[in-house]
Amino acid sequence: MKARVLSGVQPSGNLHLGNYLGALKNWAEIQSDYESIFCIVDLHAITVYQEPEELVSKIRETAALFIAAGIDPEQSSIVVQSSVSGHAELAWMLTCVTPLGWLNRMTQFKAKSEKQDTIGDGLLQYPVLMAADILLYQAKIVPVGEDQSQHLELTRDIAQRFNAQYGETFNVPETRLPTVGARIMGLDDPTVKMSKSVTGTNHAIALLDPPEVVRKKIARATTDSQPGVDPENMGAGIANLFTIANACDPAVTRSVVAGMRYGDFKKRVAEAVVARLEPIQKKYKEITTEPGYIDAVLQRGLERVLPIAQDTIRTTKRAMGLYVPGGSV
Ligand code: AQP
Repeated sequence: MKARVLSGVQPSGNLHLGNYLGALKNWAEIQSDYESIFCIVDLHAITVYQEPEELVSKIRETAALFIAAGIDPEQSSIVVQSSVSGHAELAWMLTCVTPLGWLNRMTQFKAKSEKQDTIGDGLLQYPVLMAADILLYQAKIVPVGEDQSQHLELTRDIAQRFNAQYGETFNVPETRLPTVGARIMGLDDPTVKMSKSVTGTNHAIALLDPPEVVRKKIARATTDSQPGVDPENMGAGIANLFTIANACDPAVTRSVVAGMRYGDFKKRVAEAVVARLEPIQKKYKEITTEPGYIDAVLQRGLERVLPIAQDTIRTTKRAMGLYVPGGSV
């Protein structure tokens, strides 16, 4: 039997190159080696306010981008988190075994809460919901970008604490980071990670950005005051572009010579990104013009994963001494 893989993306804005290089590309590469479940984590997205009409369309857009980026819905299950009630149910049960101090230490909570006028409780509970996403399917491997490493550690801690209190119930998952592209930084500010929620026209390259927009954004990307590329001593902006090029097409980085002018270097980076995005955008167009296709994929994904989720909920309830309708099933 294949080991199970679980990962997700929030439909909280336009998916960007960081989401692709840090997560989706990796998922597509490993999907055939595992039983893979990829979630559109809409319950995570609502930890900060989302326009309802926009959110529902972003959920479908995100599903389409998963497939366009290489996730094969015949092989992998693509699921909307909120359509499986077990995510929220298990999150509550895990909340009850998670010490508050563990959540207060989460760096993403600190960073995101600084941007809010009022901090919703959901933002604090976010990592417990993420633990529930993973443990609900007893996933063995969780491929994520580096920003999620701390949340994965917390998931492991929660699983171990639960197992110690209530007996062996959950598999303790492993984090899988990509070798290149685990942390793509903003083009406008290479000291912060590329994020959907950061506003600014030159911050992120969206997966659906047309080629001319990609070229313009890369041409404007922050560099430093050196006259040309020095592979031995790169500033943060150039190092970020180097990582992007390497993850999109390693041949580009091999062609970079010391002293190459920034303008020439950026043109090569831009072409590597444009070439990488072109087939994704083509596939996206194809599948989004087929009526009902995305909803059918999501329905199929749901039907495949629901029995796994229901089984974990029953096991967890039994472990905790909660009532399981239907007796000892
Ligand atoms: N900049 C990044 N570099 C590499 N990987 C990244 N990921 C996100 N940003 C980068 C990875 O993409 C997956 C999905 O992320 P998410 O949507 O669940 O949430 P996030 O990490 O909070 O991503 P964003 O884009 O920054 O979203 P917002 O702004 O809405 O919070 C994860 O595997 C993540 O590691």
